[in-house]
Amino acid sequence: MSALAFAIFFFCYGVNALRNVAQHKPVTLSSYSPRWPASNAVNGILSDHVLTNDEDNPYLRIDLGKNYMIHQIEVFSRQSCCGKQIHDLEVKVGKFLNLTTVYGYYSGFAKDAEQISFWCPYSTVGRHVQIQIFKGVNDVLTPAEVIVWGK
Ligand SMILES: [Ca+2]
Repeated sequence: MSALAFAIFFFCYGVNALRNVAQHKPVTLSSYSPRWPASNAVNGILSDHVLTNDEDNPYLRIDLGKNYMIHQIEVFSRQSCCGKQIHDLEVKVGKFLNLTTVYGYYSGFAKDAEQISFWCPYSTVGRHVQIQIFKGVNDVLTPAEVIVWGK
């Protein structure tokens, strides 16, 4: 590869490449179930999931470790059953845990193995990402995976 080709490659795919900045980052749930740990949301495996207790407005938070330019957030429902446990989601992004802005809503019930995407405005920068069920009572939050595309 020539120096010019390398420079073009690096510019296009190195500096500017989006990647999943959430993978293997710390995850906090509003409540915990030992069999389905919070880390399952960011382990790259779609056949597992996390599980909260039955509660009102359960949430999942990811600490990305530093601020990233965030482009897109994807939430995957459980693959083989119970996809409808993912419903009525609100997505927040913020530089600080207590200063989050709502960037998207998903209304209704997901299907099994559904991929729900939220696109952030171009200038969205944040370290903390939260998804929360905003409607209903006695819900469990069970995403199979949450992917945050950023750089
Ligand atoms: Ca997973």
